[in-house]
Amino acid sequence: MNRIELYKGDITKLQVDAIVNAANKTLLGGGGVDGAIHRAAGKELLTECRTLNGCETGNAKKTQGYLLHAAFVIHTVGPVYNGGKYNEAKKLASCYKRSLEVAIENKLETIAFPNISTGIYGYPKQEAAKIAVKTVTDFLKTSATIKKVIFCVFDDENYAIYKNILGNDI
Ligand code: AR6
Repeated sequence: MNRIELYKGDITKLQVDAIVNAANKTLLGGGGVDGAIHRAAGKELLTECRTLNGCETGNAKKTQGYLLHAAFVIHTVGPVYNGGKYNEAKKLASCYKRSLEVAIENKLETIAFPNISTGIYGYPKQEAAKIAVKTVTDFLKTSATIKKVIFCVFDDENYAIYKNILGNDI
């Protein structure tokens, strides 16, 4: 059974165990998908986020999902793209890996990822997608706990890129 899916649309609408948030180090909200998730989850999300003491780039922390359809939000912090010589690729891969590890620690089986770092943080979309797919695919080979991973794309460009990389696998 293929455990990877591609979905185009708003991640806040998805009914999964956890959606991943492309947050910043403060975990106190922002624009892009982070803003959308906080708006949809309601203000209790921010209250819980304030207790987490932020998050390092490449790491991930979990909260409840509050008014979201998803039971949990896994907040991760992608790298700001700065030309590619500052370990951006390694940090981006770590976001996907750590989010999946947090999911497993909490016995979560279905998880949806946005295209971390490819908006405000400026990561080139093609490169980011390759890293996302490879990291998730490699991880799934090592763990049967996760039943479904959804790559949630929001724009046509990312949709075309993911469709091309995932090919007939989806
Ligand atoms: N559902 C799914 N994907 C979305 C949604 C949505 N509702 N809205 C935007 N995207 P970005 P980053 C896509 O900028 O680059 C925030 O201010 C968007 O099209 O949200 O990691 C944080 O607080 C893009 O493909 O996140 C940080 O400061 C992808 O989500 C900073 O932005 C990521 O774009 C993080 O920047």
